[in-house]
Amino acid sequence: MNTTTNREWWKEAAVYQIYPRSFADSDGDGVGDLRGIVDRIDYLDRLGVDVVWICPVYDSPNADMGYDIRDYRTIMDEMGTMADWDELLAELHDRDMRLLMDLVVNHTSDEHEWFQESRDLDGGKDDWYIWREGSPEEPPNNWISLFGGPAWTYDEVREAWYLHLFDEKQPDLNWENPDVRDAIYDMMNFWLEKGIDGFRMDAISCISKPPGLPDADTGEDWFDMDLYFNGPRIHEFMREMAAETFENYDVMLIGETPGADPEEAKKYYEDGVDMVVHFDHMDVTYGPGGKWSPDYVGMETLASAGDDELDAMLNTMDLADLQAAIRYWDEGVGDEWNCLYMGSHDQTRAVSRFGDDRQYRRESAKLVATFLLSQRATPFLYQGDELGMTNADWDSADDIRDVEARGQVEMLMADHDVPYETIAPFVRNRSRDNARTPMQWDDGENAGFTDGDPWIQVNDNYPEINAAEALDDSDSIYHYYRRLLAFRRESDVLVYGDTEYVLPDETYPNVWAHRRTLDGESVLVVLNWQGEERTLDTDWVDAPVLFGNYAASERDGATLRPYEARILDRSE
Ligand code: TEU
Repeated sequence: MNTTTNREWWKEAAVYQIYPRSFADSDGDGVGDLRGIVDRIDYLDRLGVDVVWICPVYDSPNADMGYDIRDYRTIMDEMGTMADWDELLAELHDRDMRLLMDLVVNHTSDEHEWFQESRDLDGGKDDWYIWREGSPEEPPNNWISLFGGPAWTYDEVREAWYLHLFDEKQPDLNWENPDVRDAIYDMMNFWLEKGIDGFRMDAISCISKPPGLPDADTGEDWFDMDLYFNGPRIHEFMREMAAETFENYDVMLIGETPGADPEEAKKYYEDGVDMVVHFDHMDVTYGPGGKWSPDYVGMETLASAGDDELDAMLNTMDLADLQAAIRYWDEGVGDEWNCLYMGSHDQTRAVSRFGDDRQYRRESAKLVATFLLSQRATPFLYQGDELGMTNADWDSADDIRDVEARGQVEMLMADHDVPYETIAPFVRNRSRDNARTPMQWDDGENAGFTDGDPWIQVNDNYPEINAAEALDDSDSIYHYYRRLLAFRRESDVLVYGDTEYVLPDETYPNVWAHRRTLDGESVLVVLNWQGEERTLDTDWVDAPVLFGNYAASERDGATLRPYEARILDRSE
C-alpha cells in the first residue's frame, strides 16, 4: 500500500516539456531559442509547473532536430549562447523551478568529431561506433531503423558499414568501449556541475547491443525489434553511469526506455533512475499494424473519406485498452513510480488524438487534463497542450520537417503507388510535426512565435487558439490546467493515493472512473469520454464535486455531459 512516507519532490512535481525550436523565437531567424524561453518563464510559473524539460539545444546539424548532436558542450547557434543558457537556469532557479536536460547518448551526429575520427582509421577512435566490414551490397544483418529503412549505412571513407538504430546521420556509439563510456560520463558531469536538476535520457534502453548482432526475427509483415532494447549489459552500464555521475547529485532522472515492461523498469529504478517513459497508452490509438500502417483503413478510404471521418478512424481507441495500459504500469511497478504524458514532441496532439478537436475541443482537452493530473504518476505536460493546440493539415510533402514522417511517407507512396494527397490525412494523424508547429502565443503574424519565417508551418487555427486569448478567458483550457495543478499540489490523495479502477465496463464502455485512496481520504475521478451525454446508474456519480470541467450550473446530477470530467469527494 502507498503512503506518503515515500515522499519525493519529483513525485509531487509537474513537468513541462519544451521543444525549444518551436517555443518562442527572440531574434527573428524563424527558430525558437533560449532567450525566447527566458522571456516566457513567467507564463510557465503562472501555469504552476515545477520542472522544465528542454529537448536538445546542443550544436547539431538537425537531421533529427537536435537529437543528432555534433557537440555536447556547445549550444546550437540558432538557439543562442551558453550565457543565454546560464541565464535560463538562473531565472528558473530564482522561481524555484528546475531544469532537466535531454541526454542523447545512444548515438551522436555523423558530424560529431568522434565519428569523423572513427571513420578515419588513423583517427584513434576506430572502435567508438559500431562498424562491420563486408560487401557494400550486403548489410551485416537484417536490422531496420526505428525510422524505417535499413539500420546500416555503408561509409565510403572507411569502406565499412556502421549501425544506426535511428537516422543514417545518427550513428550508434559503441558502449562496449570503456573510452566511450568515460567520455560520456565526463560530458554528463560537465552539465551536472553547471547545476542542472536532472536528465531525460533519450532512448537509453538501446545502448547495450546483443553480442554478435544476430538477425532479428521477421515475417511477411512484421519485424521483431526486441533485440534492440535492454541488451545484456544495460544495467551494468547504468550502474556504472550512476556511480560516475548522477549518484553524486540530487537530481531527477527519467529514462526513455522503449521496449521495457514494468519488470524491466524496476531494474532501471535499482540503477538509480526515478521513472521511465513508457509507450503502451500511446499505442492504443493505432490500428492493427502499428503507427505507420494505414492498411486497416485502406488507400481508397484515405483518398475519399472526409476529414472528420478519417480523424475518427485514425484515432480509434477502446477505453478499456487505455485502462489496461495504465493499470499494467501502475500495478506493474508496485511501490515504485511512473511518469505519464498524453503528448510529447514525438506524438500527435493530445486533444486531437484522445479528444475531439472539432466539436468539443475545450471540454475534451480539459477531460484529458483531468485524466493526466489524477493518476499516480508524475505528469508531463507538453507545450501547447495547455492551450488545446491541435494537429495541423500537411497539404504538401514539402511542408514536412520530421525525418521519421518524411521517410515513412516516401515508403508509403512507393509501396502503394499513390500520390502525396492520399497520404496527407494519415500524416495529419501520425506525424511528429503535429506537435512541433510553433507555439501559438497570440493572433498576430505567425502566432507571435517569430518575426521571421518560421522553420515549420504555423497551424492555421492560431487566430482562435492562442495563449493571449486563453489567459484572458477564465474558462480556458489554460486556466483549467492552472487550477487543477494547484489542486493537485494540495492533494496528497491525488499524488500518493492507491488506485482502484472502476469503469469502463460493459454497460458504460465510454466512461472512465478510478478511485484514489489515502489514509481514509478518497476521491473518485469520472470521465465521460465521448461526445454524448450519459446517465450513470450508480450511487456515487452525484457525490460532491471537488473539481470539474463544467460549471456547477451546467451539471446535471447523474447525467454526464459530453466529455464531462468530475473529481468527486468520496471520503467517509
Ligand atoms: O525517441 C526514441 C524513440 O523511442 C522513438 O523511436 C519514438 O518511439 C518515435 O519518435 C515515435 O515516433 C527519442 C526522441 O524522443 C526522438 O525525438 C528522437 O527522434 C529519437 O529518440 C532519436 O534520438
